[in-house]
Amino acid sequence: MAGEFGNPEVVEEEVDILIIGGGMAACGAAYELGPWIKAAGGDITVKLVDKAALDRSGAVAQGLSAINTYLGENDPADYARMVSNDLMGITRDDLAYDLGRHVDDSVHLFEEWGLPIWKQPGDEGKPLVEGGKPVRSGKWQIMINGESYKWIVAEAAKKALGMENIDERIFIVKLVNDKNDPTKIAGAVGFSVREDKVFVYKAKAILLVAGGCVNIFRPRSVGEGTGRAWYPVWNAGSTYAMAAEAGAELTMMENRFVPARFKDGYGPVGAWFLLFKAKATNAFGEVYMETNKELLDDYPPYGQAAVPASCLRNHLMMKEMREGRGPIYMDTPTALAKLAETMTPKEIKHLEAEAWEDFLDMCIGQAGVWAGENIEPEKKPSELMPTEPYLLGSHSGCCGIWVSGPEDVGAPESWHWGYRSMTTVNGLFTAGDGVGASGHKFSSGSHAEGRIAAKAMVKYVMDNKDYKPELEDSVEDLVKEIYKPVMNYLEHKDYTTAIDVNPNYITPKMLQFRLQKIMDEYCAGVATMYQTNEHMLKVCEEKLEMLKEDADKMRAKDLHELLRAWENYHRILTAEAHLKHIQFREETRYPGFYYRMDKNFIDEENWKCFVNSTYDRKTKTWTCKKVEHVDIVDKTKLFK
Ligand code: SFD
Ligand code: AMP
Repeated sequence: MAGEFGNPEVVEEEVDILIIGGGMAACGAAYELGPWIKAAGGDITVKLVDKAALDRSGAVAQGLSAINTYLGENDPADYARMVSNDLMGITRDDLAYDLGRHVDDSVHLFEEWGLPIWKQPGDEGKPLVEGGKPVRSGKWQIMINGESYKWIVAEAAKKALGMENIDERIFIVKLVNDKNDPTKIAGAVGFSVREDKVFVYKAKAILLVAGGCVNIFRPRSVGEGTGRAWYPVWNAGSTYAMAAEAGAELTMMENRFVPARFKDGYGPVGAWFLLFKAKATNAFGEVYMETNKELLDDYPPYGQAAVPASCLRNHLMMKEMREGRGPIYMDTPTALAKLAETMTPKEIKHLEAEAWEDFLDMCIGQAGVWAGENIEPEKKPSELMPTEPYLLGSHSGCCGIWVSGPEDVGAPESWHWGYRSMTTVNGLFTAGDGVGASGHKFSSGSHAEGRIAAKAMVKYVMDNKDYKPELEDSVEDLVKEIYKPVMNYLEHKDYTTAIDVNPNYITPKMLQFRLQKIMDEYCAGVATMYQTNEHMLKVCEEKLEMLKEDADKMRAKDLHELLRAWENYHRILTAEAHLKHIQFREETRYPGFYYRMDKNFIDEENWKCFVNSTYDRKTKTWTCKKVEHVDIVDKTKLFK
């Protein structure tokens, strides 16, 4: 009977616009669509599908203590300059500039919806739009009381779209191209993680905003710490993998982000460095950003910027670790003592509370580490550690999908093709972590990008009113494909008495361990202190091929494992893209994020370019190419 494990009920639905994901970008789109649909005559249907529940899904689930992109008095061109500098010169100024000029509006909405934003003394209670001055931790960042940040943003999205147009707890497995025109998107398929149901959506336009990719590298926390990671573990590379399979061009997939974080709890460092003015030291109290300063001269021009790029800051830290002068510490006592010099005891108590709140708002686990290890930050410094690598396009990284940019900022013609935020597949749009070659959008910027994409999608749908999407694959074949791990299990489960030991299938958990081990040991993970070379990458490639063979035999003993199995498929394809790009780029563009030891230098002459790739799902092969980079915003201002 349909609806039983192994025999799912099939639900088919057709809408004009499908949003895949329920995070910041999706919520931005959900909010923005309404007015544009109304302006277009009101006859456009929308569905939003999230693998989790909107209130707490995505990277902002735990809340945040800062909004990292709020321009305020700053110039969008300066913002584009900062983004470029932090990502070693290879970003799309058109995308960054466009975001810079739009992002503040999203922050104003957050405040209107109830998000408490810290204000400077005298301006308490005065909204930003009325000139209230925020407490800035850095030039671009503002402090918030943000434990319920996602809840607030989700509420507005739900109200705007209506719960009847939102399907929660449905994991989208793949996109489907159009039967008559494979350059067009026609739909997407997924399954419920709670009931035996497969969902088949047809749509004219799709916004693919399923976040970045976590857990392709062996994390530092294993065993009892398994599942602890910095970025959200439920960002499983779905955005990159599904876009690639649909034929969309990816960009800068060699890029990764290795955040320096408070050790074991992954607590954020931004507020400590920028707001509390703390310094990081080696075990001997030496400030490595000063003692290792000369290393920056190896990487002109970026090393000479007033604020060295995130990867270069890591690079200076890693020298200390490699040469045995670890652990690395955040010197919290000195920073707090310095700030306290001019404070009353009451103000000092408030300051200490803020230090705890920075973690409690966005990374409770780190507060747990402090409590569990008897760390009083005003008395004892805390260890810092570079984490395992993460793939993302919205934080301090820039991997993602190649999208059409704005037309009015002087970008090359080839950087825009009609609809803002559309990928190279017609009708497929993305935002947030999905957009490559930009970065530093963070929560507010991802929301703003979702809104930008929403407007363009309405235009696309109106321009393609007569388009009737037809799926390239039959519904029967799609259902079979989605439930394959379940069938692997049902067919072979009685062969052995121990459910996890079976020569005919592999559990998703075991497969994930294998993927992480391969990437960690050969593709510049923590095991080799982020180092690799051409030969190690070749081994990685071979091992991934074998892993893919075994991935076909993944089992799903229940719906939860089916979710895990499909997350793994997405992770493997994303990992493969990362590997192919690192192989292709014959230089070390991001020292401190990864080192190709056989090409351990930046080669501005040959590699100051984007690397874009496409995946052919029929032949299962990748093709990488160089794409010319152009500066639209003058970068000389960055250097002293
Ligand atoms: O401290 C599927 N971020 C920070 N941003 C800030 O503005 N300030 C900060 O303080 C930030 N910091 C920070 C941040 C994130 C995290 C995890 C920590 C600290 C610990 C970054 C932002 O959060 C981030 O840039 C945005 O959230 C990105 O937005 P978006 O929309 O691209 O991704 P998402 O929010 O993760 O949402 C993804 C959604 O997709 C769903 N999903 N749905 C259906 N089918 C599938 N196959 C799916 N796969 C995923 C998810 O459920 C989710 O809804 S700090 O470090 O600097
Ligand atoms: P993080 O907590 O590391 O994610 O950082 C939050 C914000 O602060 C991001 O915009 C970072 O780029 C920025 N940031 C963190 N550390 C530094 C630093 N040492 N110098 C300049 N900017 C930083």
